[in-house]
Amino acid sequence: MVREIITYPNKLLKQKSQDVTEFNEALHTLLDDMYETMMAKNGIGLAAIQVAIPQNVLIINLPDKDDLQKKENLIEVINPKIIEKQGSMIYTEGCLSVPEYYEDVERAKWIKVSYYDREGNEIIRECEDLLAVAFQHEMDHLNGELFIEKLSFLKRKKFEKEWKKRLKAK
Ligand code: QAP
Ligand code: CO
Repeated sequence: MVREIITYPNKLLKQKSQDVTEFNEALHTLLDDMYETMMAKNGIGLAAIQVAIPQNVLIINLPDKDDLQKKENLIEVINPKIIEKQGSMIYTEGCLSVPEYYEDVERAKWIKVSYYDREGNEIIRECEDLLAVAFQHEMDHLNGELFIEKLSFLKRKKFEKEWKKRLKAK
């Protein structure tokens, strides 16, 4: 089932998510719904809080070399933790909760993360470049943070002005 994605400035997006304690059917349904929702909206990553569920759950599905998004490349991430990070890179980010706005954000270029899959198996993984950016962007959601909070003061002011105008027009 495709769920509704909440958008800025919905206050729920500021809420900190809680760890998953049971790897049960409700979790599997949430993950399946998140995948459907992300694909329906042309996303490459989605955190549970974006569908109003404050749990430490996120999914990432990057396109591969031929630019196709394959389900076999879907990464389901429960209760993630960054163990190590290195380097820095700038990437022009977007977010399904801040539609049609894109801006450069600086993040670590390489990270080592631990998390659980849907069955509760622990996974440790090293990520770089776009995958590292996606993990960091989605993990920020679990902490109640959006990428627009990483902008410079001036860029943030410009964003708020544009967003107000857009909300009025809708
Ligand atoms: C997070 O972002 C991300 O504004 C996922 O109109 C960001 O899927 C991962 C999207 C940067 C890696 C790098 C945004 C779709 C999708 C929009 C997304 C829009 C339609 C954003
Ligand atoms: Co986002």
